[in-house]
Amino acid sequence: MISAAAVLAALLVTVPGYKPKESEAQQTTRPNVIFIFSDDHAYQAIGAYGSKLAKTPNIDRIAREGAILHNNVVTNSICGPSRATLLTGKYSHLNGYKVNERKFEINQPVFPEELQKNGYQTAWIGKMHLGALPHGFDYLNVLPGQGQYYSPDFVNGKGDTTRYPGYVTNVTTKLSLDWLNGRDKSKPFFLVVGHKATHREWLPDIQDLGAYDNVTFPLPATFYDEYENRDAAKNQDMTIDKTMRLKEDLKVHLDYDKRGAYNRFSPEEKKKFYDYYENKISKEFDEKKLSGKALVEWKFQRYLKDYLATANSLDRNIGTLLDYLDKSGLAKNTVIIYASDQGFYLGEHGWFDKRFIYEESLKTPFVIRYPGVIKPGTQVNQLVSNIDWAPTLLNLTGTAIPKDIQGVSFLPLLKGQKTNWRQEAYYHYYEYPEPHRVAPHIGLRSSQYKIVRFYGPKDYWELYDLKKDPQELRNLYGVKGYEAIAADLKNKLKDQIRKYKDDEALRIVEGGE
Ligand code: SGN
Ligand code: CA
Repeated sequence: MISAAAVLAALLVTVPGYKPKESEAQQTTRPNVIFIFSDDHAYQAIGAYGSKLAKTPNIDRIAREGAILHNNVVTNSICGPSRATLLTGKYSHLNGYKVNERKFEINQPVFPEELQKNGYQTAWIGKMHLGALPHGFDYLNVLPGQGQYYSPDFVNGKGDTTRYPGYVTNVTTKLSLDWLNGRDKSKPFFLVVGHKATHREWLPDIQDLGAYDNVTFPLPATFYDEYENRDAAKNQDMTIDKTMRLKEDLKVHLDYDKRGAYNRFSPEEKKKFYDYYENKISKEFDEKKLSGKALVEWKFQRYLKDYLATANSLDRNIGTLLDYLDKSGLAKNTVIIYASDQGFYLGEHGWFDKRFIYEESLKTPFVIRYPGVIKPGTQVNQLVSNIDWAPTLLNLTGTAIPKDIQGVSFLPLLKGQKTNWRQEAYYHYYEYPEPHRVAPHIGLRSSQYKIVRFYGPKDYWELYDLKKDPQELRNLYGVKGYEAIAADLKNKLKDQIRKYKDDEALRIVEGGE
């Protein structure tokens, strides 16, 4: 029987700023939460999101038994900034983490601290990529920086480094299971399982080498995009054709003695790797003597084969965690989430990497299972943002949501309830020029349109009608007949900028109109 007090407490905790007294909090049901957070895993590479070729049975299972978000956008499509937004529920300009490879400002509020106050044990294991160890975690064991695929080092909360033999995705899962087994079982827990996969340079686990060799991937319709009327897209340095490296990325005639990723194999791992990439793939490459379109299409095929083979281990390890939850009896009262830090291009527009506001990098996968609360097969189409992740996690654990968090809990959407939801999502990307020469930009996505203002090295507007042109090839800004739509979207963009307090963006958008 749920008491009336518990129902009242559960209702009250959704009120921003409301803080339950410990006695009330105790009375609410407090599920455990496991947040599996991967790196650069594109929704186009997931069965549940429609991929016919990628094998992701375990991610698909979470979606089937819970909810799938079809329009989960990020605020700034890059690793560190996305992770800083997860922890703070705020845009980059407020949490200070605008570009990659900087240090997270640890003296700012992060939502796991709220969980701790509400009696949760908290842990982050695996890839974190914040340049500093944030507060709010009882246990940390994370990869330094980008981490390594083989024989990865892990740094614990005290700063001690340990090197583990084997493949990073398996090691991360093993360390997570060890933590789960050893945790204080009298408390609910929040655990982030951070995966390095599927980050560049896409090194698969030994058992997955060649997993997709019998598949020929169709070229995306936009593969040979020439970026007409899109100067920023023309200016980038992230094409499979010119930027992707045969050696380091596609492993053709690798230098196995070079320090870094490729000198960390055990002798057996090295032999298997060498047999596959040197004796098979590099040999095939030499024999084919490719050039022009044949060469770029060969690179595309090899890219997708390595990328999806790397994701095989990610999905299998998610399966290991799901099995553990089933066997330990934890499944019933544990929320399990799978998400990536941003989307990724799998050959669309001829690209790999992310950064641009265009769909494949803007939208990130997010699936969630919460037995008894989220109905199996729930589809969420509203524009959810990664600023909403922190408040949602607080909400579903019965923890008060601090007032300064910019996102909103989407628990009502997960429950299929009618609610007044955002109509537009605001975006701001900063990093330039390294490493992929994507000009900074500010933008707004609505259900039908997208407006973008590039600034810095490129200074102009773009406008897309996503209904008529879902591939975003026709820039309609300045095109006759679209003046009113552009003006309306600009106003909405300014409203959002004011709402989210991005003063720098307001100056840029108001200048040079
Ligand atoms: C590295 C990669 C880039 C990638 C960034 C950011 N180069 O610099 O291709 O865009 O990380 O990625 S690599 O040769 O070192 O792989 S992110 O996931 O951290 O945002
Ligand atoms: Ca990333």
